[in-house]
This record gives sequence, C-alpha cells and structure tokens, in this order.
Amino acid sequence: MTTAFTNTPASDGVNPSTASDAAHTPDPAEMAEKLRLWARELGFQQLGITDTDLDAHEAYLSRWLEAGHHGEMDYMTRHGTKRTRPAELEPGTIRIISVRMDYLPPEIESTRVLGQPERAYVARYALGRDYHKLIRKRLTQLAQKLQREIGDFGFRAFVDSAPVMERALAQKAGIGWFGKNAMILNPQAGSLFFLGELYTDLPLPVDQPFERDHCGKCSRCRTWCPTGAIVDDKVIDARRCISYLTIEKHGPIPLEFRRAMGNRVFGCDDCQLVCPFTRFTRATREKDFAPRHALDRARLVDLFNWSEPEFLTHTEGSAIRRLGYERWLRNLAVGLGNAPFNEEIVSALRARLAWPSDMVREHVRWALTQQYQKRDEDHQTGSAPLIEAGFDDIIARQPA
Ligand code: B12
Ligand code: SF4
Ligand code: SF4
Repeated sequence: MTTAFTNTPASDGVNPSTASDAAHTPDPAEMAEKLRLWARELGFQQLGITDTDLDAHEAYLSRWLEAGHHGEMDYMTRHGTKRTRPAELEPGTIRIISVRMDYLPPEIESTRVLGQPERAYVARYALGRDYHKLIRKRLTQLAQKLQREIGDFGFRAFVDSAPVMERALAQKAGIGWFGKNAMILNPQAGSLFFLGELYTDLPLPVDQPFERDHCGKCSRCRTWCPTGAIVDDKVIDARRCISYLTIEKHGPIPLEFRRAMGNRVFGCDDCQLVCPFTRFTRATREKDFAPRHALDRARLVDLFNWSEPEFLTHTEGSAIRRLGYERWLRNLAVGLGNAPFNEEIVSALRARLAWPSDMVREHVRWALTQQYQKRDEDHQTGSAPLIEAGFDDIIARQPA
C-alpha cells in the first residue's frame, strides 16, 4: 500500500497547492466520466465504480475459509471483517473504483509450451516486471489527476496483496462475471487481466453490476484443471491448485500432485487457456509485461542450472523473486521429473543431490526416480499436452 487515505498526495511530484487552485464544485457524473477517460490514458482497459456492500461475499468467504480451502495462506484468515467491509479497512470509504489491466504480451505461445514437457511453463502474468508497483502507481496518478481538478479527497490504492475482495468488487463494478473457474471474465476480453482498486470517500455514481453469467453449460475449466482444484462452480480449493502449490506453498509439494503439475513451474493458466472467452484476449502494450530472460519458453534444465546469484539477478523486479531460490529449485525439479528421459536432465539433477536443503534434495531424488523409470521403460511421457483440449494457441496480437 503506497498511498495513505489522506487529503495530501504524498508522491509522484504533485504539488498539493495546485489542487485547491483548480478546485471547483464537482459534479459526480462528470467526475466518473473523467476517471474513465484518464484510466484509458493511464493504460487501464476498463474502470467501474461500486459501493461497499459485500454481504453476500462475506458469506462465500467464510464458507471457503471454514472448508480450509486457503491451506497455508494464513493472511486470508487475518484482518477480521476488514476484507469484506471496506470502510473498516479504510475509514471513510463509500465508493470503490475497480480497474482492469490486460497483461498478455503479444505473440506469446502458451498452449504449445505446455505441450513441450522439456520447457518450463511460467504463468503468463509473471513473465515480465512485477505488476503491483506499476498498477498502484497508475491508480495513484489517476486519483491525483482528479485531485488537481476538484481539490482534495481521500483515496487509497490497492492491488492484490491487501485484504480486499478484488473479484467481488470488480463484478459489482461491472467489469465482468465470476466464471466457473472463479476468475472475473469479460465477454470481450477473457480473463487474462489484473484487477486494482481505489477506495475513496467521493460520492461517485455507481455502475451496474455485471449480472449476466456467460458460462452457460460450459464447464471446460472444471474438466481440464489438471489437479481437480475447481471443487464447485466458482470455488477453488487452493490446496489442490497448481498456482498455490508452486507460488504460495512452503515445504514439499504433496506427491499426489507432482505428476499432474507437468511443466508448470510458477503458477498455472490452464483453466483460462481452455476457456472459450480467452480467444478474445487483447495484447498488452505495457513494455514492463514483456517476457524477460525468455521465460515464456525457457528450457527447464537451463532454469534449474541458474546459480543463486543468477536467480537473484534474473528475477530482480519480477514476482518470481519472492519465491526464493529453494522453492524455485523445488518446482523445477518436479518439472524435470515429468520431462522425458534425457541425460542432460539427469546430470543437472545429480549435481544437486547434495544440496543443503532437505526439501530440494527430496524433490531432486523424486525427479531422478521418475527419470530412471522412464529410461527403463523407454516411456517418454511428459505433461499431458493441453492441445488435446481442442484449442489452438491463444496468441494475442498487438492492438492496432
Ligand atoms: C488468494 C488468491 C489466490 C489463491 C486462491 C485462489 C482463489 N480462488 O481464491 C491462489 C494462490 C490459488 C490464486 C491463484 C490464482 N490467482 Co489469485 N488471488 C488471490 C487473492 C489474493 C485473494 C482471492 C480471494 O479473496 N479468495 C477467497 C475466495 C473465497 O474468493 P474467490 O475465489 O474470488 O471466490 C469468490 C467466488 O467463489 C464468489 N462466489 C462463490 N459462490 C458464488 C455464487 C455466485 C452466484 C456468485 C456471483 C459468486 C460466488 O464468492 C467468492 C468471494 O467473493 C486475489 C487478490 C485479492 N486481494 O482479491 C488474487 C487474484 C484473485 N488472483 C488473480 C490471478 C491472476 C490468479 C491466477 C490466474 C494466477 C496464476 N496464473 O497462477 C490463479 C488463478 C486460480 C483461480 N482459478 O482462481 C487475480 C484474478 C484476476 C481475474 N481476472 O479474476 C487476482 C484478483 C489478483 C489481481 N489483483 O489481479 N490466487
Ligand atoms: S490455476 Fe490451474 S490448478 Fe488452479 S484451478 Fe486453474 S487449472 Fe486448476
Ligand atoms: S471454461 Fe467455460 S465454464 Fe469455465 S469460465 Fe470459461 S466459459 Fe465459464
């Protein structure tokens, strides 16, 4: 959280005095229109406004937590009702501005990489620079632009990490509907986008919630989820989700999920890639989201061979860095165990057999066992190619 809920903008070079100079009596509808226009200029694809009533979602969240679906993500149980009652998190909040930012870089192959078990699949949101700072900064700029027009008001920008019900707020603000995969989807843009919010005390007019559910009879995401993590429509048991297993979970990855992980080493996009609406994904123009170090198609063994200093340099400014080197090796070892037998993989794994971490050593031993089994059986199975799902690769083209 960068910006305090304050009347004085603290950063981005805005002189607070310009705000009062330019102030005039604000018309709420006019403010909302200006926000929409500026949001586009700042690189957001959509903006909606909603109130703070999340009663229905408070019940959904309690049910989810009671079922233990959050696993080790203790932060989901903290903060009492602040998550579902925005004014308890930020006193004075009466409106939430919800924004969407698309992140798929142009000309990136995804399904094809999933079908190449010697390559690493990194969730497409994590190929480039970490999005948190970028989106929070843009949201702050958006609020400050309005401050310069109408004078001071309270606001605070959030992206992802705070106790905020981002998807519920986006649905209420009209950004999209809750798919069966629990993602917020927009019929013209799919779901490969980030969400962010501005909590504010401005009496802005609210938008219509996105009421229509476009999933209909489709349930491809549930069928194709590799680990059966979509346990009910719109409900994810995080403990089974590859995104959780590879990013959030500390300690060993349970044996029952290792084969199903295939080559997914950081996050998972399958329930989005098989979704018919993902075809409408538009490429991002953000240079920061462009893949670094060929992370969109790197070989597992090359990533596994990175030394710790290389890991730290190559992941600087990326969401992957927070994983830490040990869990990076853990995830890659699983991918290598799932790859077809290959001498180069075996020697890379063997070189880490004496690695100081028990967890890494255990995953390396598991991977070697898989490799030797495949050598002995001459059995070259890797991850099940997603192409079997009957979809061509989703290649978002650069917008005109
Ligand atoms: C915890 C978390 C995770 C966990 C748990 C996932 C989960 N479904 O909760 C894990 C690590 C597994 C995860 C994975 C991913 N995440 Co995540 N995650 C979050 C986080 C921090 C909190 C989500 C949360 O509140 N979960 C609690 C549960 C109860 O909420 P929910 O899943 O949204 O469920 C709602 C629905 O079930 C709904 N509901 C239930 N029944 C019904 C019935 C009806 C009729 C209706 C209308 C609704 C409804 O109510 C629930 C509460 O609102 C948010 C950021 C944030 N602060 O909100 C990002 C966020 C949701 N994640 C995001 C992303 C991108 C991902 C991944 C795609 C990353 C990846 N590629 O690996 C995957 C997708 C997995 C999936 N299919 O959900 C984006 C989603 C953007 C979008 N378009 O929706 C968010 C918003 C981050 C961001 N700022 O952009 N994530
Ligand atoms: S992200 Fe992957 S593992 Fe998680 S629910 Fe979607 S398809 Fe299943
Ligand atoms: S795959 Fe089908 S059921 Fe799942 S979110 Fe997409 S449209 Fe809905």
